[in-house]
Amino acid sequence: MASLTAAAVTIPSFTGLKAGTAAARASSSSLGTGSKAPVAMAVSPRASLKELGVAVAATAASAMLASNALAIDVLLGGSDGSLAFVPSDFSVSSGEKIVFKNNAGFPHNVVFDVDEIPSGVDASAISMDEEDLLNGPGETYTVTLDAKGTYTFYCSPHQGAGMVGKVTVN
Ligand SMILES: [Cu+2]
Repeated sequence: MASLTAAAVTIPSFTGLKAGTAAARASSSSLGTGSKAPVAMAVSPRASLKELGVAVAATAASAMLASNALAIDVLLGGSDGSLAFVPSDFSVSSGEKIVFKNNAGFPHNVVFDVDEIPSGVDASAISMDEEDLLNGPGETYTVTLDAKGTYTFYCSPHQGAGMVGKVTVN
């Protein structure tokens, strides 16, 4: 009886440990942190799980940054009928794509204010022509801003109605 009890105690704790390691391996490989995981594994199952948690959190954070770095969408005209950029005040990273998309109340356009952009930036190079308009639903205008600072822009047909926006490039 004594040996049976010992076996009953030993096996669960051993398999539990193995299961933890296997789970750590599985999650590390599925998340592509393979380069960090083997180092963590060498320490101890407990420590590796802890470090893996940090690695996974870091991976998730960098994945979010990476997806943010791809593009930000700004709607031209609110779905509630408002003549506005949605969002009208936002931040992007230098070099991030800003995609202005016709949503409602068009025609719209996107013109950067010559006097309210970082010095040295050519407003005409980043703006649509004042007379150029996005007429159809879903039409887009994409711009990438490299110089850090604050830029103000407007929609020339609706500037008087308050269709203005501000973007900060970090
Ligand atoms: Cu407009």
